[in-house]
Amino acid sequence: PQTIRLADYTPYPFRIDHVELIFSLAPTATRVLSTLKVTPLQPGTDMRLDGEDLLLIRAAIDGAPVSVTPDATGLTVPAALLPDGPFTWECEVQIAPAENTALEGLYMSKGMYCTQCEAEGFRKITYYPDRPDVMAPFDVRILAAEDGSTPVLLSNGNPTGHGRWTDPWPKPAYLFALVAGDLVSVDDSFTTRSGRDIALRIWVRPGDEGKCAYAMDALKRSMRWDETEYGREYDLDIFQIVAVDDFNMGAMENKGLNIFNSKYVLASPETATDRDYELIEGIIAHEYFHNWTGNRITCRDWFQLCLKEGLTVFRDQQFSGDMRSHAVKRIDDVLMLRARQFREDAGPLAHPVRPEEYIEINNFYTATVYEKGAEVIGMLRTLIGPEAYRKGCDLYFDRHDGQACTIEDWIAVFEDATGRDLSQFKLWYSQAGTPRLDVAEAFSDGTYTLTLRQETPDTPGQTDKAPQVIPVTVGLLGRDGRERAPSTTLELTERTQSFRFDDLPERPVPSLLRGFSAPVILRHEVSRDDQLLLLAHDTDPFNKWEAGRSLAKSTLIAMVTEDTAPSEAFLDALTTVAGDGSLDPAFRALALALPSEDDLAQTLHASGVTPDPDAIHAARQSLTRAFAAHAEPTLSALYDTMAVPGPYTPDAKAAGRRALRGTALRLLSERDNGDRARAQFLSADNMTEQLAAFSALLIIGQGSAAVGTFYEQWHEDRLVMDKWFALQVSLAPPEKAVRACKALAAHADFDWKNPNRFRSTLGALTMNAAGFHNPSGEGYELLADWLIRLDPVNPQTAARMTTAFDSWRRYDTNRQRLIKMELERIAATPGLSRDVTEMVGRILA
Ligand code: BAL
Ligand code: ZN
Repeated sequence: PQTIRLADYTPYPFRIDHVELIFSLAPTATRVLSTLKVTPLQPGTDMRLDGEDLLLIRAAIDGAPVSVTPDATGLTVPAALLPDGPFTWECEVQIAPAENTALEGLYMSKGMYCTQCEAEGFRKITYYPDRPDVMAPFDVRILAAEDGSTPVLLSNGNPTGHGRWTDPWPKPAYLFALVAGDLVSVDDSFTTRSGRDIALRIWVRPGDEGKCAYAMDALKRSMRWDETEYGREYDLDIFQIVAVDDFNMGAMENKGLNIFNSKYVLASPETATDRDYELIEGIIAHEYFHNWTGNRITCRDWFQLCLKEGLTVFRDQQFSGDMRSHAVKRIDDVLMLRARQFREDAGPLAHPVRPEEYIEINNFYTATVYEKGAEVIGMLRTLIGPEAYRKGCDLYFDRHDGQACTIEDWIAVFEDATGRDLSQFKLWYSQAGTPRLDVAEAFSDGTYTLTLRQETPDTPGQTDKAPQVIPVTVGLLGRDGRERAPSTTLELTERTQSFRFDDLPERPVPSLLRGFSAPVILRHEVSRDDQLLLLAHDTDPFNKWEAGRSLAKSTLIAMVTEDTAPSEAFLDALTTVAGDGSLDPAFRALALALPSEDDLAQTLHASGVTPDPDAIHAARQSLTRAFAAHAEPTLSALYDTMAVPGPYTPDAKAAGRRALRGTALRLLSERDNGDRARAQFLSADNMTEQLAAFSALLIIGQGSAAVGTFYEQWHEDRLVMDKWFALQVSLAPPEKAVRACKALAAHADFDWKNPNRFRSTLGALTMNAAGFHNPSGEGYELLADWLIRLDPVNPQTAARMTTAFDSWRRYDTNRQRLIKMELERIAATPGLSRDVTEMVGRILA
C-alpha cells in the first residue's frame, strides 16, 4: 500500500463551485447522479476524481457523454477532454448500501440508509475530489426507496422540499450526510443571541422518542455555551441529530446533520448510567462545537486532523468542566490521557500530534491526535492566558472562516494576537513521545531551588528530541500544610533549568504540575510523609488526588515486587479522604479508585521491571480487600448517607453521590459476601445503581443469578445488553475471562457485525488485563481469530482493536512470543485490509 506524506501536499488544480447530488434509493442498486460545476485552476491538467466500489453508469462534460475508465481508486479525466474555462461534470454511479458492512460511505443499519464519510467515505458514494481542502456548496435531492421504507429523507443544510436540501456553506465531502428511513423526531428550538430561531430535531427509531430529552438539553446548553465562551453562533435554520445503532465511531459532525452512535444519544434513568449521561453531554457538545472548529474552518489535509480534533476536544472538556466540576473533569481527562495516550506514546504506535505520514488515515484517529492534541491547546492557553487565548481564537475565526487550514495558520493567530514567538511551542505538534521531567530540589538560607530537566524518549522514526516549552504550575506548602507561595506557572524551555523561590522560613513541600499543566511524566522522589501531607492539604484538587494516586501506586508496586503489605498510614489517609465531608463525593470516589492493572504494568515496565499481569491483579485485589477491612465502618456509613433521595436526576451532584456510594458498595461486598449488592441489584430504580450492584457481584464471583435476572429484564434493549456482555467479560476472574468471552461470542444475541456488540465482547476481553494476558496465550488467539474474521467485513473496527497488542514488548519472553505469533498470523492472512496491514506492521516493527 502507498504511504501518503505531509511533505508531498499539493493543492487540487480545480475549484468545485457547486455540487448537486440526486439519490434514487434502493438497497442494492442506489443510483447517485452528481453534477459538479468546475473551474480549472491550472488549465491543461488531468482531473483526478476519487472513487471506490462504484459502478460507473455514465459521465458527461457540458452535457456531452465522455468515455472514461475507472481504476481501483478512482478515475482520471484526461486534460484533452476538459475545457480551459468553467465546465459541468456529470456522472451517474450505482452502489449497494445493503452490502456495505464496512459502515463507510452509504450503508444500511436496520433498514435505515445512513452515511459516514469522514475520512474518505464519500469516494464510495460518487467520483469526487475526496479531500478536505476541496470545499463546495451542496444541493441534494433524495428520491425515496420504492419499497416505502424511507418516509424521512434527510441531508445537510436547510430543507427546500420533501427530500430536498440545500447547504449554503461550502464544505468538504467528508461532512456530507444522508439519512433515510422510518424515523421519528423529537423537536425543540433554540433562539440564537442575534435572535434567529433554529429548529432542533433528534431523529430516532420509533419507540426511542422518550430517550432523547437529555441529548436535546445538552445540545441547547452547548449552543449557548459556544456563543458565550467563543462567540460562535449557529449558522443554518435547522440542526439535526440522528441516532444509529451500527456506527464505527462515537459520532460524526456532518454539517447540520450530526449522526451519532445511538449509545451517545439515547438515555433514560432505567437504561443509562451516570457515566452514559456524562458522555452524551460531552459528545453532543463535541460534535456541535465542530460546526465552527472543523466545519466552517476545516483541515487542509488529514495530517492537520488535530487542528479540528484537538481543539474540539479541548472545547468539549472546557464545556463539561463548566457544566459539572472542573476538578473532577480534569482528573477524568488525565486518567484517560495516561491510560490511552501515554500508553500509545510508549509503544510502537507512537506518532506526533501532527503525523507526517500514513497509509490509512482511519488509523490516525488516535488518543495522540485527540487527547494530546487537546492538551497542547490547554498548554497554549496556560502560557498566554485566557484573554490572549480568546483574542487568538477570535482572530482565527475572522481570518480563516470558510478555509481549509493548517497548524501553521492556527499558531500564527496566537503569534499575531500576542506578539510572542511560538516556534518552540510548535514542537509539541511534531515531536512524538511523552516528555519526562526530572526534578531536583535544594534549600539553603531561605531560598528553595527547583531544577527541572526534560527529556523526550526516542519513538519510531524520531531520535534526539529538542527541548519543548513546558508550562509547570507550582505551589509550595509549609510543613504545617499551609500554602507558602501562590500558585505560579514556570516556563521550562531549556533542557535543564532552575527556578528560585526566596524568603521561605523552611524547606517547602512542592506541589508540582498543578492541574496537570503539561502532558509529561514527572520523576520526582517524594517521601511518603510529603505525599501524605499533599493528600491531606494540597489546595490544588488535581494534585491532592495525584498524591493519593502516587501513594496507591507505590503501595501496589511494592506489593508486586517486594510482597509487602500496605502501610497503615496509607490506609488511614485513604479512609480520612473517604469520610471527609468537605470534599466533593465525586472527587472522593476518584480518590478511592485504584490505578488500573494496565497503568501498573506500564509503570513497572517504565522502571525496568517486566510486569506480571497475574501478580498485578492479585496485588490490586489484595489492596482492595485490605482497604475494605480497614475502612469498613466509614464505608458502611457512606453507603447509607450517600443514598440519593427522590427520583433519579443525572446532574453532577447526584451522580457524584452515587459514584461514592457505588465505590463503597463495591468495597463492602468484600465484607458482606455481596448482601448489600444483591439487595441493591433487585431494588435499584436506575441503571447506575443496578450496574454498580451487578459489577460488585461479578467481581466477587457471586454474579450468576444476577446474570440471568439482568438478561430477562433487559434482553430487548440493545444498549443495555452491550453492558451485560461487556461486564461479564471485563470483570470475570482472569482464569475465566477467555471462557466467558467465548461463551458470549456463541450467544444468540452476539451480533458480531455490530461494532458496539463486538467491542462489548472482544474489546471487553482486552480490558480484562490478566484475563487477556493469560500465559496460555488463549486470549491472544481468540482476539486474533475474531480480528481475522472481522477484517473483511469491517476493517476500521478490526484495525482499531489491534491496539490491544501494542504493549507486547512489555511482557515476558513467553507472552511476547505468543503475541508475536498471533500478529504474524494476522499479517499473513490473505486479502488483509490496508487498515489492519498498516497497524500490525507498525506494532511488529
Ligand atoms: N470527526 C470524527 C468524529 C469526531 O471526532 O467528532
Ligand atoms: Zn471530533
